[in-house]
Amino acid sequence: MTVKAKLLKALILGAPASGKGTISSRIVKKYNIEHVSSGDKLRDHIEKQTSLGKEVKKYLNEGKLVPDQVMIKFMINELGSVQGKPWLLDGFPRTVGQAEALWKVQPVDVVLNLVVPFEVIIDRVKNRWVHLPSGRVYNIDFNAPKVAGKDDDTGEELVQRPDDKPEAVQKRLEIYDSITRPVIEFYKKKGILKEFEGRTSDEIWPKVTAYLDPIFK
Ligand code: G5P
Ligand code: MG
Repeated sequence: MTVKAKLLKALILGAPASGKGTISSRIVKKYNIEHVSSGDKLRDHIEKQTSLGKEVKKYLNEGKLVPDQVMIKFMINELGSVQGKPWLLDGFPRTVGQAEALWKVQPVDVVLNLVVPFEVIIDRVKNRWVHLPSGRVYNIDFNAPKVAGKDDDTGEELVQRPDDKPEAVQKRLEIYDSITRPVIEFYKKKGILKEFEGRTSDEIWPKVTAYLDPIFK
């Protein structure tokens, strides 16, 4: 493995439910790197009812973004705990302010952007089930759990996300279009953005490995 791969700092971008979690879990398994998902971490705080969890719950449930000053401090602190390891960041940054703040402390090496049509996304979220403690994600149509309603590894309960209700999904897609799209431009200008288009994660995955294999060989 090259020195760059050993300390690779990568981002995965994409609209809500475009498959960031799904593709990330495959990347993490194949290349043995750390997955840092802002959404999973926030949901964990909400579940544990920490003070941060109480502060952010309303934003997540309504499909709105948590304010930058909260997110930047939280995620930069979280990245401190994966220092010295290669990592893949999922869900952060989502505003240009967050991208600029991250760039100052941790300039990233590669940015993967998943491009999936909105009509495909709206269809998917209806059937999404998650295991909150691990962030493992299932879909009744695509990767159903072995036992309905139970996590494959732990047998614990799966839940549906409050922000997967149709009105919250609509809000998330609107916010993505107006606020998060400019983040793509930010990384395009840095010359480190790579786009992967497809209607399914199985269609996107071979394109991702074709891109990452040379980096990790
Ligand atoms: P999150 O958690 O970052 P989103 O909205 O960006 O949430 P999400 O919903 O987690 O992204 P994803 O990870 O891109 O989606 O997609 P996924 O979970 O892998 O796949 C979606 C579903 O489709 C799953 O059921 C999966 O099994 C299925 N699937 C995947 N591929 C296929 C396929 O090929 N076919 C089919 N049929 N199904 C498939 O952020 C949540 C909230 O946290 C806050 C915000 O409130 C945000 O709304 N937040 C932040 N706020 C401010 N700044 C930040 N940086 C923030 N980060 C989080
Ligand atoms: Mg996700």
